[in-house]
Order: sequence, then structure tokens, then C-alpha cells
Amino acid sequence: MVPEFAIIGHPNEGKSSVLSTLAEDDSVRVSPTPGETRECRVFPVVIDGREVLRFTDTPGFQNPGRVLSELKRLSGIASDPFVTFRSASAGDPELHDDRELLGPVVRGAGIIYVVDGSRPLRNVDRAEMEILRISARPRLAIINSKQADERHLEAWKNEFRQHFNSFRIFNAHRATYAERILLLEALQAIDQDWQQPLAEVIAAFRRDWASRNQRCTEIIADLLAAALSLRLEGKLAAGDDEEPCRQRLFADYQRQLAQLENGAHRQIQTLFKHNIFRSQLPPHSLLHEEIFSARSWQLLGLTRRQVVLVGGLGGAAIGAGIDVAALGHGLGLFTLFGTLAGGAGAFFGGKNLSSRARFLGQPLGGESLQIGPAKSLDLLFVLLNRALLFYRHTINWAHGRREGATPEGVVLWAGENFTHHWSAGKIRTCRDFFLLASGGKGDEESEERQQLQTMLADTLTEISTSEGPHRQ
Ligand SMILES: Nc1nc2c(ncn2[C@@H]2O[C@H](COP(=O)(O)OP(=O)(O)O)[C@@H](O)[C@H]2O)c(=O)[nH]1
Ligand SMILES: [Mg+2]
Repeated sequence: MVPEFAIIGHPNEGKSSVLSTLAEDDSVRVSPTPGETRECRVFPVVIDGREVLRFTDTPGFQNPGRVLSELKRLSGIASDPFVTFRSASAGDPELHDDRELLGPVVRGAGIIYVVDGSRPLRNVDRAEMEILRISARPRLAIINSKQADERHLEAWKNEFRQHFNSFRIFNAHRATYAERILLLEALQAIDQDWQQPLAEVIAAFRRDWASRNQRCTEIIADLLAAALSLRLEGKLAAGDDEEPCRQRLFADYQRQLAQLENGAHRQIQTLFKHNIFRSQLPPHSLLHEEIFSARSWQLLGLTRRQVVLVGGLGGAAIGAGIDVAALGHGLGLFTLFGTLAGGAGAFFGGKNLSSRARFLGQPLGGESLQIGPAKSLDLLFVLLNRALLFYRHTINWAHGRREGATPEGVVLWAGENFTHHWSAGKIRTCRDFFLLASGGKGDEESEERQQLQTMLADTLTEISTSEGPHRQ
């Protein structure tokens, strides 16, 4: 039988949000209006086409005091006071929600009790906990603090020690993959009967996560292959001014790179089951910057040390170490494009450009300007770091969190470089893939691509098992 857990609690404490995050299901209805959920709804967790676990969302308690006294009264006379209570209260609209939420308890579901730990404990909470305690179902309490206020935490914990098998702090808006696994492990411990099935669920979760990461390395490698090989050409007619043509070409190039990147990021979002709501990037995220902004290159490109490493790798010479100052100054990228194309550290390929640089007059006609394939390894690092930033943002965006919600207590962190510490071996793997990809062969099965993906898989594992952003 598939283990079932009912998410129970007072209205508006974050039950549905917790469920949405735990089940990675952003179709769960979350609402600021208390008491909107009137019926239970089952959310199966399906892995590899098989339901491994189900969570049931329930309406909030409306009359816990009354329900408790009814149950106590029935406990002497009914064989199962919960069943009797439910049938006896069937005609009473006032008890509708209370009756409904006890449905899964009666059919044997485990209980996950959710409270907002940022508010003080009240008598109604005690009545709710007492009801759950006398149900004798295995139960775990979750403290989902909607505000940063921690003054009441100790009181809640003390209360939970008396009424529950276990409790955990789990935040519906901030919980990470690692914290979801920890919660499942805690559920495993509350009842011996669930140990085995939940161990399988946890193993399935881990396998599923690893296969998503694997798929994500393909998405990133595909993006890099397409971006690094991107090549555009602009024809110059006799008498054409070269500058506008360059500008157009470069604008096109930027636009197409951005499209490729955007497509890859959307795939990552879908892979991690963000189907309905789009996560919001923190206001200062580097991902708001254009791919070719000086800040992107400064923070996400190769470090000086790595540029030296690239030089020492041997083999084909490769452009590395873009002059970031050139990206930022007034003349911007066109200068870089024009200058570098003819210069020693050629950034973009420039058919005819080096000769043209010497002839800066009117074009003779029938010539073409070319941009791409990429000539600088930095582009790989900028795109890779941006993809990793996006990955980290996506996996840490809890499904229960909705657009516009204020992320209390969440310290959203500035863009970071995931590759600054990479050593020569990893840089070489990137370099080898770069050579392949810029030669138009990055999407083919190859040793180089395989190595890149294996390395990326480790990086993704590291990112997903490291502490969440709010812990930093
Ligand atoms: N800031 C913040 N808001 C939360 C959190 N959990 C839930 N909420 C908000 O609280 C309201 C009620 O949440 P919901 O999950 O629908 O509660 P339910 O009635 O217990 O199912 C919604 O507006 C949520 O966005 C949280 O961890 N932090
Ligand atoms: Mg709800």
C-alpha cells in the first residue's frame, strides 16, 4: 500500500504551501484567504510512472474545541470515536471542515501537522493537537514560520515534544531539496511500518534527482554546443558602411545567444517541475544582466590564474582572458568586436577583418563580415556559470512559494562564480569541449562531451546538497 500523509492544521498556517513544496507540485492551491479549502485533495507523488507516496491536503480545523469534547464524550461509548463523530456530524454544516479533515486520519493516513511558528501558541492549537494525539496515528509536526519572529519557537517545540512522535522546522517557501529528503527521513522514523516503504521512497527520490541532474547536464552541454558554434554572416555591398553592418550582426548574435540560453533555462525549469509559476530572480541577480555585460564577464569569466592555466595546457592555442574593461567602456562591444577580431587575441572570427582593419575605407563589395564561432573560452565560462546560477535558483525555489510572496528571512545572494576554484584538469575538460563545440561538433557523442557532462553532474550534486541560500 502506498503510504499516505495528511497535512493537517489550522486555516492559513501554510498547509497547502508545505504540501506543494514537499510534493514538488506547483498546482497545489495556496491562498491568503483562510478557510478556502473545503475538501480533501490527494496529491500522488509519482516517480518513474509509479505512485510511491501520497499527500492529502485538508481543510483547516474550524471548531477544534467542540470536536475535542465530542470525541471525549464518544470515547467511552463508541468503538471508534472518530468514525462515530464523522457519521454523527454528517448533517452539521458548521462541522463540515472538521469532519472532512479527519477523513484521511480515519482511513489510516499518517499526520503531518503544520503550524506557523512565528505566532504564539493558543488554546485552539492545544485542542487540535489533543485531537490528533487521541487519534493515535503516527504524527509529525512541522514548524513553518511565515515570519522571521523566533520568540515563540521554544514554546511550540515544548508542546510538540508532548504531542508528537517528532517535529521538524520546514519552511514552505525556503526548503531545499536536501531539506525535503530530511523531512522524509523524519517521517520514516515516526512509525516502524513505514520504515521500509519510505526508505524505498527516499531511494527513489534520490535516483530521480540524480537522473534530473543528468538530464540537466545534457541541457547545459547542448546550450554550450549551440552557443559556441553560433556563427552569423553579414554581406557588405559596395559602398556600404561597415559599422552599421557590424552593429546589426552583433545585435543579432547577442539576441540569438540569449534565445538559446533562455530556451535552456526554460528546460531546466520544467525539468524541476516548475510548470505553472515562474520563479522570480532576486533583484540583484547577475542573470538580469546581458550575457555580454562587463559585470557578467568580470564575475563569471575565467580568473587571471585560470587564464594562465589555459596558456599552459598545451595543444591548440585558444583565446582566454577577455579585457573586461573593453566590454564596459562607452564604445562597448563593437570596439571589442572590431578590434579584437583583427587583433591577436581574436575573440570572434572575422573573415577578412584583419585585412579590412588595415584598409578602413569603403568596402569593395561582395565581402562579408562574420561573427562566431566563439574564439574565447570565457564565453563558455560565462554561459556555464549563468546556467549553474539558474540551476541553483530553480532548485531552491520551493514549489509552495508563489510569485509576489515576500521572501521573509530569505537572504538572496548575489551572483557567484561556481568555477573560480576549478583546477587545471577541469579547465582542460572545458577547453577540450570548447574546441569541439566551436568547431561545430559539440552536439555529437564524444569523449570530450562525456567528460564535460560527468564533471557537470558532480557540480550539480554539490550545488543541490549544499546548504540552502538562506543559510549563508
Ligand atoms: N512568508 C511566508 N508565507 C507563507 C509561508 N507559508 C505559507 N505562506 C502564506 O500563507 C498563506 C496561506 O498559505 P496556505 O498554504 O494556503 O495555507 P493553508 O490554509 O494552511 O493551506 C498564503 O498566502 C501563503 O503564501 C511561508 O513559509 N512564508
Ligand atoms: Mg490550504
